[in-house]
Amino acid sequence: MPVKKPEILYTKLFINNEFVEAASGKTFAVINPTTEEVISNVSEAGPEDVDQAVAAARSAFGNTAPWRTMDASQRGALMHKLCDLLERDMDYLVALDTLDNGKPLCETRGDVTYTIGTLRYYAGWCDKIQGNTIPCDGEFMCMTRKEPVGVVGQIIPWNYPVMMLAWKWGPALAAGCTIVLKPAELTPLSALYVAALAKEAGFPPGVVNVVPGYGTIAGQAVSHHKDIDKVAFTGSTAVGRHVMAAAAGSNLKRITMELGGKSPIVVCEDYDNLDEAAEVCHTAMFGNHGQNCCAGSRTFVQESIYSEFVKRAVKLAKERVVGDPFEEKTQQGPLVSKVQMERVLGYIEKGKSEGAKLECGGARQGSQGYFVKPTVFSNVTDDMIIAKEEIFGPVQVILKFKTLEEVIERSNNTTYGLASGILTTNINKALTYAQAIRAGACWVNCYDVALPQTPFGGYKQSGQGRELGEDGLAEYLETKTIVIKVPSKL
Ligand code: TXE
Repeated sequence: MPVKKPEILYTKLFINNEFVEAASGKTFAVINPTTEEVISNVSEAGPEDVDQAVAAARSAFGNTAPWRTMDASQRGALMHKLCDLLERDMDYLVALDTLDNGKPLCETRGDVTYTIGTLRYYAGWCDKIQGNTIPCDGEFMCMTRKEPVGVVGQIIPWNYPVMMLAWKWGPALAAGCTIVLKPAELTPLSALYVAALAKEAGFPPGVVNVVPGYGTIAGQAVSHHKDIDKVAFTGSTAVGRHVMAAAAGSNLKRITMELGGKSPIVVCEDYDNLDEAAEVCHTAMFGNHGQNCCAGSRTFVQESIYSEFVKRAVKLAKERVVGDPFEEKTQQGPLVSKVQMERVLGYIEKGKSEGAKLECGGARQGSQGYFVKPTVFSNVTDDMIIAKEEIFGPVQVILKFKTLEEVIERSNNTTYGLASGILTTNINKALTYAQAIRAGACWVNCYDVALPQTPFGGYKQSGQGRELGEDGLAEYLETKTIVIKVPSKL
């Protein structure tokens, strides 16, 4: 049963397995985007607190520390224990992210399920991280060890609060790293709760630390920190640039980054079910209110089926149930913040003024809460801002194309390269597109199927490195080469 008003249990920084006030004593308000009221005030981490968290993580990474000396299988057991606790408290966590982010229960249930799936997937990796023996030249034996990269800083966004934590913690913990996580200032509550569960599960002090705070203060303290070995960031491309520069300018820490996107989803005229195609594209765009880095935010439809497709897309958008995210029937709650709502409304105005045809929506819904009506634009051309920039809201942009060659070129004509999709019953078209697209994922006859086992990340300015799957684990490992002189070659 959903918990309607989850009690807020943790509002302080989590450092070395304790909840502590910020050194400055400062707090910041966390706002409920549905009511615009303050949910609670949370301790605001500053550089001094980040230093303390890093020191705790460094100490937990010490050669004789329990985390480093425990069997790898035991690390996996701890991760499974954490998952058991997440399962126990699932309804509470679902409610917490719904309260904090505004996403409806159907979305948060998916997020928490995915969170557990991701952590269990990586729990299974712990005792299967193996090096090689290498037949090298000369009278030497060579072996490699895969070792944890060390203390990792993780900066996550607000669009999937608990799920982004799992994408970051899963591979880091499996690899044996220790963590300083900075959740988004808009949605810090679930990360603090999961930190408490990690303590209950039995993770040694300092292995996970959570420092809520602002990007320009706590986030920068992480990215510039000289004793952090790697930073993993998910957020905007603009901030990604700062994080990369900070990594370069401080201690050349390793980086992985998952940034913005403007992903194409292509509907070919041969696809045999237009209703289904419209639904796939609708969910690809409107899922999570469009606040999704891999949202199918450029819908390319072949000329001969364009007008029929638009009719269906508009019908689906109009039918979308917008309202209280705690209502079971709700499909779309408020956007996460006033700033985000205004940003999205600004893009809608640009679409109108640039001459795209507004088919439905196009405005705020109501006057309390950050609700934006599901919006569809047709007759969009590639040069329009709404076809080029990431809107990150419930706005579908439908473009027309004639040939596969043309749509490949137009799909690739972007600085982003996170994801893509194509709907066609023709295997040759599907494979031609999948091979030609410059993006980290291509979904054929489906969209946004990002699973714990499948690598996820961007080409071009959509990111660096990969998350999830074995590739995601590799980002948290160093390879050590050990060469041993042998008496003779055999
Ligand atoms: O992101 P920010 P915002 C995109 C999306 C959205 C836009 C702005 O287009 O409209 O970004 O969202 C931390 N050093 N995405 O402003 O600022 C910040 O505290 C270190 C795509 O919310 O990038 C938060 O924890 N950290 C995206 C995190 O970065 C800094 C998800 C993300 O916030 C920092 C979110 C700094 N200087 C937004 N400044 C995706 N790829 O899924 C901020 N942060």
